[in-house]
Amino acid sequence: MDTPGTLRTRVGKYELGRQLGEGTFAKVKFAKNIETGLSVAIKILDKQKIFKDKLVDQIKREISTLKLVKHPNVVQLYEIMASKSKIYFVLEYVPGGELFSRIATKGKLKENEARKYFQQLINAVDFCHSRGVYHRDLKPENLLLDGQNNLKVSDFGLSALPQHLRDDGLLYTTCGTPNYVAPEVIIHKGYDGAKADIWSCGVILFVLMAGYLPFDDSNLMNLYRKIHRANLRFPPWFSSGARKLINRILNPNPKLRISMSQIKQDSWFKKGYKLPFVEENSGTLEDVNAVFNEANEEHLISKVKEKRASRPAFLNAFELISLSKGLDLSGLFEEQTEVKEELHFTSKYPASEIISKIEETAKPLGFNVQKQDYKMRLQGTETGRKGPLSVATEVFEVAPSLYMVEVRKAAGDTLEYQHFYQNFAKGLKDIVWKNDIELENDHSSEVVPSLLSSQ
Ligand code: ISQ
Repeated sequence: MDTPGTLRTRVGKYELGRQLGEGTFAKVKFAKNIETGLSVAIKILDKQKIFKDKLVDQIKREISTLKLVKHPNVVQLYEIMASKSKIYFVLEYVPGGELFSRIATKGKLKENEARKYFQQLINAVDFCHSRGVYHRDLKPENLLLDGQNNLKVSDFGLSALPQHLRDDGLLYTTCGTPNYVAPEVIIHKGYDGAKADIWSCGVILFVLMAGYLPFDDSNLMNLYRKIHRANLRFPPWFSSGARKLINRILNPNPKLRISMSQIKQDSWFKKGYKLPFVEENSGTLEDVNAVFNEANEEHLISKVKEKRASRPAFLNAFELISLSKGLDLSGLFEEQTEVKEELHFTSKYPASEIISKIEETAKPLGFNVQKQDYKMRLQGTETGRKGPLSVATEVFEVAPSLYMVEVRKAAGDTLEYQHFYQNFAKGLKDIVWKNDIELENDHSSEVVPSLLSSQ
């Protein structure tokens, strides 16, 4: 959102926006190309870590490969930039969120839908393998959905990075359980990247169709044992074709495990299969060479508007309309199924009171509170399923004496965030004028006309 008076960071020709994911070492931010208006996702990594771990050659090779291709099921890498301390991967922006959120809200998928996503996953993985790039960390959190409900796999090409560098909150695993990891990877034996990825695809297919993991245990040693035994129990709704294929994929012996070409010949897999259209990308490798061969490109990063905010940012009519589901045309084309990670309410209380009330409400819920101008960060103190929950809030002025508060998950588990929001909203009820649901249902809202007249 355009917020006069607040810091707006530019990286080259990209203006950085809201955070899409956050972890200890990496962040993914939404950004806009100021020349073309194209939306992108920028993954920001600590340069030193990459160089220190002597991974440059492998990363450079894999990234160069991906830079030159364009596959409908692989999140595209547009360009790479660097500052003194950071590397910026400019990626295709995938608006539909994680496939995982879909399962979290809707539960298991029907066999045909699961097969469609599995076919697209295999298309992506097979394609990258054919170019010598292995993922090594496939899991539902790496699977994003575009606006047409097509699968896009993220993080190919970053596979040489150690785990802690690849995590960004959205694609969580740090200290997580290795549910998707092949048994030979767990025991740290030299392994075949292709066979390890195939195993992960099998676990993903099982989860899509079952709604739960094939191997799970709260005790890590027991979980390892289950993965090594690969003793599968299928739910009754799995067809015999699906069982046969999953059994061949989840073979703990990588040598006996099915290969990519055998998967593509499997009769269950082939049903309704559509060949992907793959384009060679006209991109160059100049940026990749510059980042990995040179040190200092600090001039790429510029901060615009250094002024501190003395009042909340003003939300214009178009921005407000874009927040209102009732006026959002995308609903005409797609069913809205994802769990919301960004929620809003309006208040007629002064901005300073809203901020104090947010602080008062968040603290007893176990959150530490940081404030900067009209933005706040509520940092959970408990470790959740995807690490501690982190919530960002910002107060916007909508009209004189009317404020809109954006509450956004910055890190952590989406369902835990929803649960937090329910308690949070209860604590704020005295200052809330309209919440998200009322705003969405209220097409004739007083908010929009008063805003339009103020343009
Ligand atoms: C693209 N779009 C949305 C989110 C993303 C997260 C990680 C990598 C790429 C992404």
